[in-house]
Amino acid sequence: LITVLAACGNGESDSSNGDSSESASEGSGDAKVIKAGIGLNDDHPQYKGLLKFKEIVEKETDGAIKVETYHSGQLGDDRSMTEALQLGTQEVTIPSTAPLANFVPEFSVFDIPFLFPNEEVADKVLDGEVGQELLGKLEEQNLVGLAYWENGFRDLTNSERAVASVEDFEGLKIRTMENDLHLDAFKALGANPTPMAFTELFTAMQQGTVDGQENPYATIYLQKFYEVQKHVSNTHHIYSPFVFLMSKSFYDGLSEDQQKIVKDAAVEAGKYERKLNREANEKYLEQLQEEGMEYTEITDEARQEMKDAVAPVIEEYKSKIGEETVDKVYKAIEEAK
Ligand code: KDG
Repeated sequence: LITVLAACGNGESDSSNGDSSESASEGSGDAKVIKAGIGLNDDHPQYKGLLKFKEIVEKETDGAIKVETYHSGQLGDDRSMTEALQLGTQEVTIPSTAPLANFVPEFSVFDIPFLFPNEEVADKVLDGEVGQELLGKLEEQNLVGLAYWENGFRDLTNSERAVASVEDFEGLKIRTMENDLHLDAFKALGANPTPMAFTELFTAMQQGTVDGQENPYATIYLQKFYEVQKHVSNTHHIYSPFVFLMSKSFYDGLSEDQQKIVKDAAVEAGKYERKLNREANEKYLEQLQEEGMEYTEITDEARQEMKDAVAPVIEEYKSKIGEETVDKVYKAIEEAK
């Protein structure tokens, strides 16, 4: 059995895995343990950022808090890990805001297609007043939002055809994140969308259950989606933030000093993650083409047609998200530009 488990490879984490003898020898036998899980793999900047968080927290708390890291959905998908945080059976996860909208509907404001013009504006809005206000809403859900990290601008891939315009979406079976606004936006573009957890996506593309998906280049490359996808277009239709989430019951059990350490570490590691992620998104489009994917550039005119196609969906969702939140975000974007 041991051989079988070892052969599964991916089942390991880079953690100290609660090595209690180590903590005992440091005189902190009752070290608090943060189990942190993400859906992306250990090559992704998100995981590198998580390792940075671990390094800072363990150093700053002198080992009184240990961080165990799990990647590739080893602990579950965005939704199930968020639920585990609510129950207090897991301490940290870093989901995209899209599935988080199932817990706090206002987060869907970031699912409005073509909302942010660039990463710099996104940073200002997310790290500014309205972004922080939204993190505050997580408390009612027994969650603490410590910082925004970056997933990035999402681009479309598929195995059927080059997508250059709205017409090309017709009938494409596209996997979306589990979020109603995403689903309705892809329907408005003429696609045939299916919501699905990220952990099931690769197999779904491999088996042809879906024709395509949308994610930033970093994910498309590092998760090897090019092995099962032929076409990529720079649709850049949505900017996905990540939220660094902590279980509220765990956070409340920390001393004030420790709360400050984990909060600052999440922010600091997030800056590092954003930097790595931007570098990754910049370089991987070329490498995707080297791996054999065909790239289609979306013209300004075609992108405008896409914006027009989803405009009624945005109108419909304004009240569902909450007019006040939507207005505040639009205003913050204008100010940040
Ligand atoms: O670790 C984060 C992932 O689980 C997920 O949020 C990635 O963008 C993503 C997707 O498409 O589900």
